[in-house]
Order: sequence, then structure tokens, then C-alpha cells
Amino acid sequence: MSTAGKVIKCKAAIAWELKKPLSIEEIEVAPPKAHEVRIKILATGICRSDDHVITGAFPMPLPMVLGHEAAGVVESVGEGVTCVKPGDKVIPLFVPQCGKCRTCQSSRGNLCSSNDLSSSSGLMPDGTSRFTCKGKSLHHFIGTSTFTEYTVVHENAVVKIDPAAPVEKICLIGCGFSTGYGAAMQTAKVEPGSICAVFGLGGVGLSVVMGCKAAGASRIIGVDINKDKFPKAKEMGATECINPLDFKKPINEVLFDLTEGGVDYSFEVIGRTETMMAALAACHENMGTSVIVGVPPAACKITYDPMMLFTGRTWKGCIFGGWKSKDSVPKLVSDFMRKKFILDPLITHTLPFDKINEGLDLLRSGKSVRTVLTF
Ligand code: COD
Ligand code: ZN
Ligand code: ZN
Repeated sequence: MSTAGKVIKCKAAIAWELKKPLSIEEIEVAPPKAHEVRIKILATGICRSDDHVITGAFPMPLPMVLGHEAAGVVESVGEGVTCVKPGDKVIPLFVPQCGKCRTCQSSRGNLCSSNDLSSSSGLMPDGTSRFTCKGKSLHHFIGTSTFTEYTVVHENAVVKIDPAAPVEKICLIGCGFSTGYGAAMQTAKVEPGSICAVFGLGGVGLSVVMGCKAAGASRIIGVDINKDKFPKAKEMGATECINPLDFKKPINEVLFDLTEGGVDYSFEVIGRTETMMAALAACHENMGTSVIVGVPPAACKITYDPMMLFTGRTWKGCIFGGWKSKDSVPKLVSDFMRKKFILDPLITHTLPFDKINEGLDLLRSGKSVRTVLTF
């Protein structure tokens, strides 16, 4: 019996309060309105940003259905939707692509103005929610909400992918992998022969390493205070790894010496102001570019000597690797299917959806790179 046009009752993980485990409960998911799409989620990764909402570091209105890195299949579509149809395999996009705003119209940017990252309203673009639980309305998370068996997204925030793609792997293209890989390939546009340094070798940092390698970098220096991260980083393409705790000198000076004048590209993939500064200082004073990938802690400021930039360094940041989401996600999935890159080393744990709190604990303890939940 078709569920189209009807309310669907299903299981979802709800964040009712800060710093509490997510609660798995039955929710009601309303049918998609015009230009919206209801998706049956098949696999979702747990990303650091989901946990940032639970800890309060990424302030969002609660209660909320978190999750934003997923793959699924279209269950039904609202009036006027032409980009996908029921049965299509899709990835929800937390950075949408409306195709009409100033950013979408430019060839340079990717942060479509219809995103809900900046506004954090926790609602669909029309200002309402499609989720209820026990008579209470639940918020959506950055236009996606994937910690649920069914979700509703705007048509600008979903894209069709290869039906043969394995959902439990390519769900990472919805956030973590693309964020890191794109920082190197799309934002920095690393050139063949470049010397790169990657600060932070978590899942996103490893994806930066893969991007540097795919771009043909000659040296990829991994930097992490946890040496247990080194073997995997080397497996993914790091040519050498260093631990700042092993040196008396600041790590930017160590990198300066190792590269006779600084790296061509550095990436901060930790989310700390000290390492953002060190990554900038570690790049060549004239030709170096430093990219901020780690989310900066709220309300933190950096004071720096403008001479650092005056001599020619470039300092930039990116969201979702700088990729225009609708244009790039299907291509990244095709690249994965053609074995241009691998995702297996990033997926250390696969758990059933019910064990989501276990997955969050693995993330907090540093035991996992990525946990993927299957439904
Ligand atoms: N020096 C060197 N390494 C350090 C230091 C330090 N001072 N402190 C911590 N580290 C290492 C840790 O040992 C760890 O290996 C690594 O840094 C951080 O890794 P994780 O596993 O905590 O983080 P990731 O790889 O999952 O990445 C998360 C980011 C920290 C990059 C986080 O900010 C993020 O997810 N950014 C994505 C940006 C984005 O676009 N977000 C929007 C939607 S998610
Ligand atoms: Zn994420
Ligand atoms: Zn747009």
C-alpha cells in the first residue's frame, strides 16, 4: 500500500535536551509539501557537528532530529518536484543548491543562500516542520535531519545518485569525505608537485590527505598529537607524519625547516584557533595558502600580525569542501564507483540505527573515525 500523501509513523532519534543521550521514539512525518521530497533513509554517518549540537557548541533550537550525512531512497515527492522521483537513490544536501541566488549563479561560491547553517532556524524553508512526536513539533537539522527512518527535505537539498552505489559507504559523501577531499581539490586546488601539511588526522583530515594525493602533491605531511593516527594517514597517502609534542620548537618552525621555507598548502582540520594560526604560519610566506576546515569554537577570536598576509600568504576557509552540492555529489559518487578514491578506511564502525548513542560515544572517545548507522 502506497504511503504517498499520508503521514508516516516511524522511528527517529530525538535530541530533547543538551548533553543528554538521543532518545529513539516513534514520530510522525508529514507528507512533502510542494517542492519537497520525502526520503526513506538507508544509511547515515555520525559527524562531529551532530555531537556539537548535543554539547551546545553548535547552538540549535531543540527538540531536534539531528543527522546530515546520509543516503536513502525517495518515498514520495510534493507538487512540482521534477529533479527526483519515487524510487531514486539520493543523498540529502546540508548545503543546498537553489541555482538562483547570487552564490549559485557565481562560478566561485557554494554556500547557497537558502542554507539553514547560517540562520539555524531548524525549520523547512517555508518556516514550518514536518516532524511531530507526542504532539510536539520537532526541529529539522540544517535542512536534512537523517537520524530518522523517514525525513522531508526541500528539492534544492537532495540529489539523485547512481542506483548501484553502496549506501553504507557513499553516505560519507554527504559530509565528512567531501568536506576534506574538496578542501584540497576544490578550495585549495592543490597542484601536482605541491608540498602540503594536514593538521588533524581524523576522518575529515584523512579525506584532505586523499584529496592532496589525488591532486598529485609530492609531499603530504600529517600533523597530529595522537601518533596512533599516523599508520592510517600513511595508508591514505601521507608521506610523513609529525607529532608537535615531540618537538621543543613550535610546529610551524619545524615545518618551515622540513620544507626549506614553508609548505605550499596547509589545512587546519582540528577546529582550534592555535592550530589555525600555526597552519597559516607554516605555509610559504609568499606562495602559501592555508585553508580552515575545522569548525572554529564559538566566540573565539584570533589576533595576528598582518605582515603574515602582507607578504603574500592566502588564508581561506570552506564549507562542504567548496563543492557546489547538486553539481558535485553525483560526480563524487561516480568517482567512488570508478575507484578514484576509497572510503573503507574512514568507516571504522557500522551499527544498527538503534545503537546511535553507542556511535556517539565512539566518536567522543576518539575510538572511531566514522560510524555508519544502517536501518
Ligand atoms: N595539534 C594537532 N592535532 C590535534 C590537536 C593539536 N593541538 N588537537 C587535536 N588534534 C587531532 C586529534 O588527535 C584528532 O586526530 C584530530 O585532531 C581531529 O580529529 P577528529 O576526529 O576530532 O575530527 P574530524 O576529522 O571528524 O573532523 C572534524 C572537524 C574537527 C574538522 C570539525 O570541525 C568538522 O567536522 N568540520 C567540518 C566542517 C563543516 O563543513 N561543517 C559543517 C557541517 S558538518
Ligand atoms: Zn558533518
Ligand atoms: Zn542558491
